[in-house]
Amino acid sequence: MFRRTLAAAGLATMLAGPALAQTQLTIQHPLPLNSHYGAGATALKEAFERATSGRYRVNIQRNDNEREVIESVQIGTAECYLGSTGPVGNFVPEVRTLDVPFLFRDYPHARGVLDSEIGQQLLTRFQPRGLVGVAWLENGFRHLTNSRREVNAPADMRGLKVRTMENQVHMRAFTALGALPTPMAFSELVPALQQGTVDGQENPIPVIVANNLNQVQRFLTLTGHVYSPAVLICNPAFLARMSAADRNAFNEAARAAARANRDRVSADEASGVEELRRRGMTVVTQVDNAAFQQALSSSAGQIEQQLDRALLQRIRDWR
Ligand code: EAX
Repeated sequence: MFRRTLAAAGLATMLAGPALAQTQLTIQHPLPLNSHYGAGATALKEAFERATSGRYRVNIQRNDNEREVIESVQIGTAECYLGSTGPVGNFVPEVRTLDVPFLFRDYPHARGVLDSEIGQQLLTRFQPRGLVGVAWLENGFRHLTNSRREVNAPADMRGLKVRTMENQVHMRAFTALGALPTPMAFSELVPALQQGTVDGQENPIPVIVANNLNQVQRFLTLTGHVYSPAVLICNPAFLARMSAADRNAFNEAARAAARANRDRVSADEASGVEELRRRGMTVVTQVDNAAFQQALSSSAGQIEQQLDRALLQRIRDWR
């Protein structure tokens, strides 16, 4: 054990002098390393290991079941989660406010709100649930794909079996659009599409590209129906054991992660649609957003009455 620790510490230990025990930090996220999440996790690893001269080692692991990872972080078998807020509302209900369709106008709006006091306040809601919300990252605006037909208008969604995240706000919205929402973990998505258990799904361009969803889905419609935040969540006891200086370095590394992650989302947004066309997808780019919003309006009251309406208003008014 001692020898392995020494080898793992490598050059950093040699430079630092006597061998110190290395503290392992496992961060799990649900996509290949070559993705917007991988970019964020890698930036965090590099920044934190450098700042602590190798006293910490960050292990990046893939786990496509986001709920399971959050549970692991809660009990401490994994230190951190980097993933979407899809299932987070089941742990921290206040976060559901962010899941409302067409709440955010565009990327600057979403990023601005999450970087503001509003985002900071929401992060403080994790603590009572046995989790630390460290930083907001990004998944992206979600778009609809399916294997049946070109979806040009809400009417084309009628009867479509669509996998949603395990998120009650999203499920209500898809029901209102006339689709048949089927919630499941991301880990079950590709088999469900292959076996035809569902016809479609919705995810941001960076996810569709990184996870090759073009192999199981032919049609993409740029609905941008909801912004999907991502979040870095860590185990409270793990963070509490850190020295104040290391915790500062960790928070700094989390900010570096958010920057790298958003930069990669922007890059994927710039090239992803062309890439997916090249891979054979039929892409509907001209989408009548107002028609989708109109179709959702019947369910809006029902969705919002269970959420913090004042907060929703503050987010909508944000400039
Ligand atoms: O976080 O479950 C989902 O559709 C998520 O968007 C995906 O895993 C990336």
